[in-house]
Amino acid sequence: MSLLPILRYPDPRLHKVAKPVTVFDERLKRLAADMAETMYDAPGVGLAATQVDVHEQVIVIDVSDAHDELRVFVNPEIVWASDERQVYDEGCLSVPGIYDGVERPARVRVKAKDAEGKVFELDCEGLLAVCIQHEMDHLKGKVFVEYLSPLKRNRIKTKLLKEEREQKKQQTKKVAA
Ligand code: K2U
Ligand code: ZN
Repeated sequence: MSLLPILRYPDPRLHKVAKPVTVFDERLKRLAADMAETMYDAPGVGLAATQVDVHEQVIVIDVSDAHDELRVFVNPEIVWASDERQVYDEGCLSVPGIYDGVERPARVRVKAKDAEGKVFELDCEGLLAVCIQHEMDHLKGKVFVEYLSPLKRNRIKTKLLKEEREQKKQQTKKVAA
């Protein structure tokens, strides 16, 4: 298995819309395994294929305390959402160091396929409900900062672009040394 590079906001590739998976083969299983390894290494509790520059509808999630309950969602769709909503302080592996409140339905029912192509439905609440909605946004090319005010979003964009420039400068110095 391999660690995959995670795209950082405001990379335009984060806004590509993922295509449905049509072939359930070893390549898909390898992608899910590499995404899971990348998620656990980050560390995170979810990761969408969009974040690793693969524009197919694949999500991995593990919200268990022991990090031993990996779930793979292929071509996921929300088939029911509660009227009740909750605000959660979200973060994102593509927007490092930024956390802010996002309001979403508190409970959702998700229909998806597993890596073998078997259809399943899952009732989600709590962190799992937040995470699956956050990841499914990624598959639609949406990053959670888009729920924030333009002022906050622009400040985040400026901060991350500055950090990226600094990192590139440091890397250049290392190579030159
Ligand atoms: O999409 C991602 O970058 C993965 C997120 C998933 C997530 C976002 C918001 C709320 C819950 C999960 C990362 O796991 S962010 C890191 C994190 C870790 C534990 C709990 C919340 C966020
Ligand atoms: Zn994210």
